[in-house]
Amino acid sequence: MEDGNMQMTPEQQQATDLQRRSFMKVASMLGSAGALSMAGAGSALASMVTLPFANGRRQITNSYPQKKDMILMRERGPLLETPFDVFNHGVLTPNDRYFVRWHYAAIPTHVDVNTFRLRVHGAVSKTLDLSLNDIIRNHKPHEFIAVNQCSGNSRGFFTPRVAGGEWANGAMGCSRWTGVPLRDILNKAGVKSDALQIRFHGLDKTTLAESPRFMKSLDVGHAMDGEVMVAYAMNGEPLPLLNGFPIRLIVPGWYATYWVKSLDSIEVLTAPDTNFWMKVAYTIPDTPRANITPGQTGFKMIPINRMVPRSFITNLHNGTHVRAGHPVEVRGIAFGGDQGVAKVLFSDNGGQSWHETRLEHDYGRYAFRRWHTSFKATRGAHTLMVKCVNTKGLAQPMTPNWNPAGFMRNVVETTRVVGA
Ligand SMILES: Nc1nc2c(c(=O)[nH]1)N[C@H]1C(S)=C(S)[C@@H](COP(=O)(O)O)O[C@H]1N2
Ligand SMILES: [Mo]
Repeated sequence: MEDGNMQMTPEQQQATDLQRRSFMKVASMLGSAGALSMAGAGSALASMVTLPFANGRRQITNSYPQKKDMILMRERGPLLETPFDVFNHGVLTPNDRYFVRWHYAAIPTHVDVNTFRLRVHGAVSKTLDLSLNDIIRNHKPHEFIAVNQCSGNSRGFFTPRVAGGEWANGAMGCSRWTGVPLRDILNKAGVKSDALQIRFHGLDKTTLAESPRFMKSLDVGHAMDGEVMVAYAMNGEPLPLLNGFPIRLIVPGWYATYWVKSLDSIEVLTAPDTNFWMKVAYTIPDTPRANITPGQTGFKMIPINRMVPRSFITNLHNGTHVRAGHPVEVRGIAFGGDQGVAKVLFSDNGGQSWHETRLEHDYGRYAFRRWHTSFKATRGAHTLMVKCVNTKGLAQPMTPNWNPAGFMRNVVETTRVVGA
């Protein structure tokens, strides 16, 4: 849309204002670049938390720019987990509590918004070098709320244990994303008819020369579906540097590995991408729920893709004491994976019987959905369970899946409380 003389509808005016504000905010980040240096994460006075699995002791850190009170899993490249109680406060995860995951230590520590360019190249009619001004001001803003979840979220609970970052359940977050449909950008460049996949990478570099650069690809049809987006705002603010400032890819319904941060290259490929991060890393057994038994062989590996439903109680924890003889309020969040939430079921007797919970406002099929219910506590132990069924009819399983990379955990969660 042009800023201009023509009469604008209130909607167009709103969109233009949003673009102007977004660009001003993104541009103003330049001034604060000095404040974004990566401090060391250690601090003698740090508080500690213990996640509920072996080796679960972690520091709470405040040492990262634009972040506060995060669970520190690795200092460089940073792995910061969202403390779970954050999810009890609403559908949107605040930017300063949003989890962080980088593979390599050589991450962007500041970005010059005036010289930054996004290159669109490969099998296109015209190579583009887009400035932030081109991206934000010359396209109609597109917005939706979506969950970004690491493939290895909850890996720390895998039994037998597997190699890789031992996250509890906080390697996920839900935000309102504003940006430009990837399709609009690709159409400007003109995708050639023999294109097969679109490959993305960001400003981060490998630490060792021989390491493979972090790159991810989507099939052309998926990349052009009008939903996949190049986002420049998260909850109405510029993206935090650690979450991909100034722009990142949003692939709603798909695992976070595809949500390439600090995106600076979009490359149209005419052959399937066989780079390490597509062909070796982030692959799953091509079996139901990516589930195998330890030691099993003879299955095909495929790139990880769509998310599956999950749900969590957020206001009660293992060991919480509840009042016996009274109705106990239970609330939490659910998401359908690549679909909306159809229902969330609750059990206060370890899964023997279930009842439907009340779903709260629907923020869209890719968003967290809040739910609440209650149960009458008696004296003694109660095994609470919560199960999401998505709009495709897919339900969370009662037994955990297992695979050697620790991906796609979505078993029905259990919370043990005590009536007293
Ligand atoms: N450029 C770049 N993008 C990346 C990664 C990365 O290492 N480099 N990691 C991916 C993975 S595996 C995850 S889980 C998400 C994490 O997104 P967040 O740090 O904003 O939470 O970023 C994805 N995008
Ligand atoms: Mo990830």
